[in-house]
Amino acid sequence: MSRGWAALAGIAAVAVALGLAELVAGLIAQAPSLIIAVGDFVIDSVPGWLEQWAIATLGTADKPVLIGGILVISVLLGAALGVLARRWFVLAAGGIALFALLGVVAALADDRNPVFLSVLVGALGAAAGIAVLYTLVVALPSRAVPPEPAADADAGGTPALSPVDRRRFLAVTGGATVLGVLAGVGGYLLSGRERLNDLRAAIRLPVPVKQAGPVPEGADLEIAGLTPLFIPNEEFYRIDTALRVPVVDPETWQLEIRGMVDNPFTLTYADLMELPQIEADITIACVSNEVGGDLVGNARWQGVPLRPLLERAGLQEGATQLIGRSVDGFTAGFPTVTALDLEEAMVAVAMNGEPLPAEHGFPARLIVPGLYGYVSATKWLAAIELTDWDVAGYWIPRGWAREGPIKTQARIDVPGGAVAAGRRPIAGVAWAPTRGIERVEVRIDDGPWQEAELSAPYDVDVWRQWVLPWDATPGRHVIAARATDGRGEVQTDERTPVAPDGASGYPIIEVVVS
Ligand SMILES: Nc1nc2c(c(=O)[nH]1)N[C@H]1C(S)=C(S)[C@@H](COP(=O)(O)O)O[C@H]1N2
Ligand SMILES: [Mo]
Repeated sequence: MSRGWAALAGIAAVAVALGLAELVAGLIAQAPSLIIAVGDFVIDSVPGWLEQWAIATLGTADKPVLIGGILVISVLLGAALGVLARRWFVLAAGGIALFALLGVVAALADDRNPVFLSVLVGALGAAAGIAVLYTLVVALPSRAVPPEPAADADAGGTPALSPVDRRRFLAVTGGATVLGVLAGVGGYLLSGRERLNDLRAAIRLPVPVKQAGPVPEGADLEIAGLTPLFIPNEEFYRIDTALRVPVVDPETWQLEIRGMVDNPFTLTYADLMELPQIEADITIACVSNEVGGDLVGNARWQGVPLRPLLERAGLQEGATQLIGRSVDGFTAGFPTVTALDLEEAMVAVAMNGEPLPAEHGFPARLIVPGLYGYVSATKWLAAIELTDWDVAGYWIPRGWAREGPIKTQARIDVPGGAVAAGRRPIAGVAWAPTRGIERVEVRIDDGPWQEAELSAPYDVDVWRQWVLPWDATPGRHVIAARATDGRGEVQTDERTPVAPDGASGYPIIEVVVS
């Protein structure tokens, strides 16, 4: 058998191994996906700068790229093992077993994965892969009588394929690969998401004791291309380290309030739904948002305010930091006084009127006005831990600032690029949660700063839209904007990168007018 055929056989074997493993992982709720486990292992092992570089250059494509990389390496490995199998089948089989073992080891590095199920997934995958490899490289060719005993130089330990066998070989290889891919995709789709959406749909949210709004007339300027006041859940930006969205069952989920408190306690989802809840419109932002970027969004949040929970727990002297712990191990911490000072800081259970989407932290997450998500907005919340500043949240040892107040920023949304000459709006949003936006100014080319019209004042925690009519003349134009917050502080023009505490500088766009 030629190298090419053998390589194809190896790829089919790996496809079946991975596909079956994914299918089993999808069918059994607690069984880990080995691909995801390896990916998680990579994310947890790479140095902070590399992780940052990946987020900066790839943005939200970082995860598909990582998974894609793992798959590409698996396919190459499969091809190599297929070639090896021609002469040394046992070695190649051992290679597949080792490959599966790697996945199992990665899965076991995360102590949430049960040992038995992790091993089971790996063993089934390996067995299926080895069986396919044996069938294709050993069993099928040996039924063929080699036409000439003097095989070509490239031939391995197995006979060459006759044209008939070649067809059969291709059919089996192709079929196995397709089945493997289908099983893998099916497993991924089955992985608990459906059930979770059923559970979410059945939830009745309590009526909040304090409602948000009313949103005044004119708070949304409704200009084509301008970001709306509220971002729908499906379009809301998403940033987290979770390769697969944690699927948390609200019936068994618990929230612990613990650490430096006199009365630690635990709340179930039902408890949380019985406590008085508030509603608040809050713009949240990611520290990794570049100037002009879209890792920022505004939503209506509903949940249990933090302050009464902390009062019930009884804060001890020195409990200066509040750490949110996620079911997936992520942590984020901010000053305890912030939770005491801000009435709207909450354990959120709903976003824009529906239970939190899985991607945004179902069943509960923290939302704190004015702080970047990496220090505050823990999704899939498992515990609220009161501590001091000796404890550091996930991103701090990876080179990010301990405290992360959201910087005052304006963004230009329209015009989006090339436009025709004439009168048209320059418009965008600006945000400085907890401080509010007082003014936005726009500079066209080397002209003076001109004050933009602002949307109707609504809430300091919510971004504000702005617009400046512009008589666009043909040619290339450079437009800059800057915001002033409610305390009179003008956004700085000093350009800084996103690390360690958020990008600063004016948003600048280039427009070509024809
Ligand atoms: N469990 C968990 N929560 C998390 C994160 C994470 O990686 N894991 N990322 C945080 C960051 S950096 C941001 S900006 C916000 C983003 O929230 P969103 O995805 O709902 O927009 O979630 C925060 N909460
Ligand atoms: Mo973030």
